[in-house]
Amino acid sequence: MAGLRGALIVLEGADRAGKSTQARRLVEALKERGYRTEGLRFPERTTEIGQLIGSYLEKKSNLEDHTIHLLFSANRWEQVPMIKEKLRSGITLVVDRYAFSGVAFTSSKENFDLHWCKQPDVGLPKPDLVLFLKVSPEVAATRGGFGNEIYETNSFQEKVAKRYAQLMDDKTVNWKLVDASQDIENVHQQLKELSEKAIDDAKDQPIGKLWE
Ligand code: NYM
Ligand code: MG
Repeated sequence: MAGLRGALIVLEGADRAGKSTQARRLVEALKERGYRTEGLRFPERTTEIGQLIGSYLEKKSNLEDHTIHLLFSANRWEQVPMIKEKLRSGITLVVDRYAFSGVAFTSSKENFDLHWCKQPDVGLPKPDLVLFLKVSPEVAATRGGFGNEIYETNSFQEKVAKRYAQLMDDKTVNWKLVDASQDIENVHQQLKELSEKAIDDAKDQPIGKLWE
């Protein structure tokens, strides 16, 4: 309907939780149900900032830890005008990772606290729904090994999982925890139901600001 906005739906979780697969399927399913829907991902590696990030993740360049954190955030901010425009035109966005990844990963490094890590992303468009895909380390291990990117080690991912748990204590964010150890189809059905509800709840609400 004209004048109604789309919802901002984010998928989060540790590596190998199935986020990218589920995000793709969710976009297709929502489209089939008649919702105008598009997918986004962060980092968005195609922009100039995104290329710096890609090269860091692939260990082709080293960047100072605060610097790479700020670049991840800048990579989100550079998409904000487009995100707002799409939401306002009624398009629902399904986003594979967002600011929560930024905070969970950097704050898992030595000498970074959650508070500092959140600041650059304060004020971003607030997700109407954050779907957290939770997998046990055992199930994740059956899904094939990590790639060769930085952060892709068991010890680092364990720290990341603890940081996500801390972020999920924040009740100002609409977190929904989904057991992603179930088969793909079950997970998909749950994500679809939660998303349709979020779209319905968000459509006549203003776009919020994250962590403000
Ligand atoms: N990552 C992702 C961060 O460290 N900070 C961020 O802000 C974002 C969005 O990048 N290991 C990390 C998490 C992942 C890596 O993501 C690349 P993907 O979804 O594997 O391409
Ligand atoms: Mg990855």
